[in-house]
Amino acid sequence: MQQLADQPEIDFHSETYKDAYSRINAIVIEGEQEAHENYLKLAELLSEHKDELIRLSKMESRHKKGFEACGRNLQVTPDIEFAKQFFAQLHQNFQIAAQEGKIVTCLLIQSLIIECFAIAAYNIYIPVADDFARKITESVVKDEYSHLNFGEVWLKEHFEESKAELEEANRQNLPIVWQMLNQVADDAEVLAMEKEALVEDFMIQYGEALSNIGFNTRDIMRLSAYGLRA
Ligand code: Y39
Ligand code: FE
Ligand code: FE
Ligand code: FE
Repeated sequence: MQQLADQPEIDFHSETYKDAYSRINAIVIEGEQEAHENYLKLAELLSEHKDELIRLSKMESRHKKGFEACGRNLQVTPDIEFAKQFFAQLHQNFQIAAQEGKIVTCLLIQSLIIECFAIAAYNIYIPVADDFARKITESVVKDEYSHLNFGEVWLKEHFEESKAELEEANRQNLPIVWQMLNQVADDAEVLAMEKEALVEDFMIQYGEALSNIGFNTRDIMRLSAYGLRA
C-alpha cells in the first residue's frame, strides 16, 4: 500500500530517508540531464522537428534544475556517480543507435521507455513527496506526457517501416529497465514508493504508448513484459 504524505511515518529529515534520497534524487537529476542531451541529439537526427525537439530538451534542463532544488531543500547531496552508473547501459545504447542513425531506436529508448519510466516514478512519488517536491514533480510530470506524445505521434506515422526496429530495440532495452527498477526498489521503498506500483504504472504507460503507435493487444502483451522475469 502507498502511504499518504501526511502520515507521520514519512520523516523527510531522517538519515534513512536522506540517504535513499541521495540516490533517487541523483537518478532523476542525471536522467533529466541525459534526456536533455538525448533530445538535442534527436534534433540533429530529425531536422524537420528540430525546433520542437530543442524545445523539449530545454524542458528537460528545467526539470533538472527543479529536482536539484528538491535535493537542496532536504539538504541532500545527490550521488551523481551512482546515477551515471544507473543509466550507463541505456545511455550507451542510445548513443550507439544515434551514431548509426537509428532514429526509431533512439525514440524508443528516450521518448517511450525513459519517459514512461519517468511518468510512472513521478506519479507514484507525488502522493508521498514532501510539499516542496510535490509541487515541482506535479508540473514536471505534465511535460513528460508531452515528451511521450512526441514519440508516439512520430512512431505512429512511421509504424509499418519502424515495426521491426521497434521489436529489436524493445528486446534490447526493456530488460535493462526491469534491472534498473530492481536496483532502485529498496531506496524507493524508503521513500514510500512501492516497486509493484512502479511496475504496474510503467506497464500501463508503456502499453498505452504501444497501442497508440499501432501495436495490437497481443503484440503489446509480448513487448511490454519482455525481460520482466529475467
Ligand atoms: O524524460 C525525462 O525527463 C526522464 C529522464 C527523466 C528520468 C526519470 C528517471 C526516473 C527513475 C526514477 C526511479 C525512481 C524509483
Ligand atoms: Fe507498503
Ligand atoms: Fe524530464
Ligand atoms: Fe522527458
